[in-house]
Amino acid sequence: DNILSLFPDIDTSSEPLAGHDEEQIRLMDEVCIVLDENDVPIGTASKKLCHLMTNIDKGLLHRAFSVFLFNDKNELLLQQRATEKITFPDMWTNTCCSHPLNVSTETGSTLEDAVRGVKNAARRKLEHELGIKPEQVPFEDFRFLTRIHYKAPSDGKWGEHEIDYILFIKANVDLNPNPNEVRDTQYVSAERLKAMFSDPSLKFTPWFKLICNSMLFDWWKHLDSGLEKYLDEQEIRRM
Ligand code: DMA
Ligand code: MN
Repeated sequence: DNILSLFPDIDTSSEPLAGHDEEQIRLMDEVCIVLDENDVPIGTASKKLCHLMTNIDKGLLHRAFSVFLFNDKNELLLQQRATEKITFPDMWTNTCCSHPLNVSTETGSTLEDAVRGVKNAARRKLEHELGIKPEQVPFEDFRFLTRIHYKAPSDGKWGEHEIDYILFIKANVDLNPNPNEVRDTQYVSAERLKAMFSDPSLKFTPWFKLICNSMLFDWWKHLDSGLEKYLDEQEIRRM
């Protein structure tokens, strides 16, 4: 974690991981890209440090991506996060979310390079979480829409503070979900998703709700024609 020089009083104790799933604890060692408010990379820090609310409250911000995958009927693939997840367990959310890591294929300072990086990371995580073979989600088929800067607490100790790259892809895929990551999956129409929001037994992630309550249904309507005007937005949306 080279971030200690920028954030000297950061919380680096391992205590908050106690009692969590071993594989999910191991994944907390992944190295995320730390950003300033304009999405300029300023360092790196572990996934664990990036998701502790004590550090987020000091301004620690990292890069992320959210994939929305649609089938040929224009239904959106949702996932329910596994109970083992340390942040936002058991919640329903968009197809796949994660972080580009500090490796050459996933980093980038210009917007163009950063978009390339998150598309590479998306193909890696679609396979890890949902068992989708990278051949079924070709790099060129991903479309970058915009970036969303948001902050959301999970359970008090843990939370998110990200600049989140929104990626769409239309692909018919074979699923083989990883039970340590994904509890359930479901394809939904826009109407079905809206109906799910009024079922009090279903919980949704905060970033998915933010995207649903702002742009998602507009984007979705234009999936097959007119999406161009929404692509490659330069401005970061602050939510
Ligand atoms: C983090 O997702 C990314 C966003 C946009 C919230 P996550 O908690 O599912 O990350 P990971 O799958 O790497 O645990
Ligand atoms: Mn995150």
